[in-house]
Amino acid sequence: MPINIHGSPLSPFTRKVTIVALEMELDFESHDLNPYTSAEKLAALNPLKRIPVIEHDGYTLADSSAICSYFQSRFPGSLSLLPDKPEDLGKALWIEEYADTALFDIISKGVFKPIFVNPLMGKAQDFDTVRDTVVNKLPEPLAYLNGQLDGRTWYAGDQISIADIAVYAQLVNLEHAQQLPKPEEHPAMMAHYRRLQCRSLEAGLFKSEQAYP
Ligand SMILES: N[C@@H](CCC(=O)N[C@@H](CS)C(=O)NCC(=O)O)C(=O)O
Repeated sequence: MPINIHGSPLSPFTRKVTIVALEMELDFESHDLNPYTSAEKLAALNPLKRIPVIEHDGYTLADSSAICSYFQSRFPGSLSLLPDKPEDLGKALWIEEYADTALFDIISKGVFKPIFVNPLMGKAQDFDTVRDTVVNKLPEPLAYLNGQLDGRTWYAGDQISIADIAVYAQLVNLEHAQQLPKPEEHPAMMAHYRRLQCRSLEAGLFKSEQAYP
């Protein structure tokens, strides 16, 4: 029985869940559900009216972090994205939370909505807000994430974890909006971003997002 993932390709939380499903080699199908144009359908699946939501075997679950935990617990033989060592596990969950809140809030309000959501709502794109965000608001969280790598390949432990996927999933929207920082501005973080993007599953997903109308 495949997992049905309801979401939208340009939603960072849908992307996070989809990458986790791909990395874990889970059997899943993606279903387009735009929160801005399908609010009623979404409300029936999630009282918070947010994507992603999954349906699996008669079970419905919202929230990307809850969904990723469900995948890890439900499919124990698949790739583990939660480090074993307690300190690494704590760090992975902290970086995931930081990406899902601090990074999401700034990129969503200051870059994604002004460029991609405004036209859906009949409003003009707002490049002044984008410029202000990129110059004044984004550098602080990006510098923090750059420092958190501290010479390591992955944010937590010695293999890819939920932390790496959560950060990458947010930054991709900066690339779609052509607002990624230059590699020399946050070198460790940008090298980490490209490392994730070069993985074949992530590269394929990115290409499919670029083709999204
Ligand atoms: N904590 C939630 C956040 C989900 C979320 O904010 N999704 C956005 C799309 S990326 C959404 O549905 N927004 C609809 C709205 O703001 O009305 C998660 O991790 O899944």
